[in-house]
Parts: sequence; C-alpha cells; structure tokens
Amino acid sequence: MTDRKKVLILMGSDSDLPVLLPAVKALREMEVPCETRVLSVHRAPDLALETAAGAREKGFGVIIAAAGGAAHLAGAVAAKTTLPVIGVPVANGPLNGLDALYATVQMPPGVPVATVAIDGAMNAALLAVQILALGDERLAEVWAEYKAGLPDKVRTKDQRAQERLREEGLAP
Ligand code: RP5
Repeated sequence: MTDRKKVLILMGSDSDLPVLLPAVKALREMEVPCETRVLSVHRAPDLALETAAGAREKGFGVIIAAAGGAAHLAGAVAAKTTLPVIGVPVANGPLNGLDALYATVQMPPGVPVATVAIDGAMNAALLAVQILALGDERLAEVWAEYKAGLPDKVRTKDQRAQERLREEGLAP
C-alpha cells in the first residue's frame, strides 16, 4: 500500500462535493490513497493548471475531475498532464448536467477524457481503481473481489424487491 499510486480528485466548487463523496468513500474502502481539492479552471486557472502539471511527480496515477455547467476542468487538466483523466459531469443548474456532459465528453483527438455518467462519481472511482490495478497486483485482487461480490448484491436487491411485492400483496 505504501508505494501505491494516489488518485487526485478535483472539483470545480465545494457545491460539487456531495456528488464526489461516494467516490472518496469507495477509494478509502479499497485502500487507495486519494486527495480531494476544489480547483476552478475558470476562477483560478493558474493554480488548477499547475496542480495538474505537477500531479504525476507527486505520486498520483489517475486524476478524477468533476464540474458542473461549462465544465472545462477535466479537459483543461487533461491538457496539462500525461496521467489518465476521468471526467465527472455534475448535474448543477438549469440544464441538469447535460451542459456539463457535453463540455466534458467532447474532447478533441489527442486529449482524451474518460467521461462517466452525469453524477457518476462512483464509476469514476472504480475506473480509477481498474487503471491503477494494471500495475498493482494487490489492488487487482481487491478489484477482483469487488467484481465477484456484485452477484450477491443483486441477490440482496432481488430479495428486497420480493419482500416489497409480498408487503404490497402483489407476489404471485
Ligand atoms: C462549476 O460551477 C462547479 O463545478 C459547480 O458545479 C458550478 C457551480 O459552482 P458554485 O457557484 O457553486 O461555486 O464550476
């Protein structure tokens, strides 16, 4: 765990934090070190771009960048780093995240951003784990255990649904 690469989670504002919390929690549960920062590419561009440029030498292996509205954070960060960047469009404002989705996903060839669903921070964290696991055998085991546990989660959901149907008098 000591030499494990870290995940850098960036967000455009503290108002985005509720969306990111499940990602921070998932990384902690999988013992992946992460740092979470508010960094705005519009309001404080120099700091955001300097942070992106220095991330690799600080021991980060993946950057997750979340923003709402005119969501240029992930793209601008991707322009300044050689690390893989995962973009999380945040549903914030009158367009409910569609603006952020388009702004995050429509990157020009040469500057990829792996964009997850609107508010899809959990998948961003899991994708970060998968990327880091390519060079980290212990983490690959953790990831394999997580995947192997998914059918049990589905069974639990099925039991809950059956119980509810019984409660509603709708069971066959
Ligand atoms: C974006 O603008 C942020 O990522 C946030 O989603 C949105 C609103 O920011 P605040 O006005 O709450 O700081 O840059």
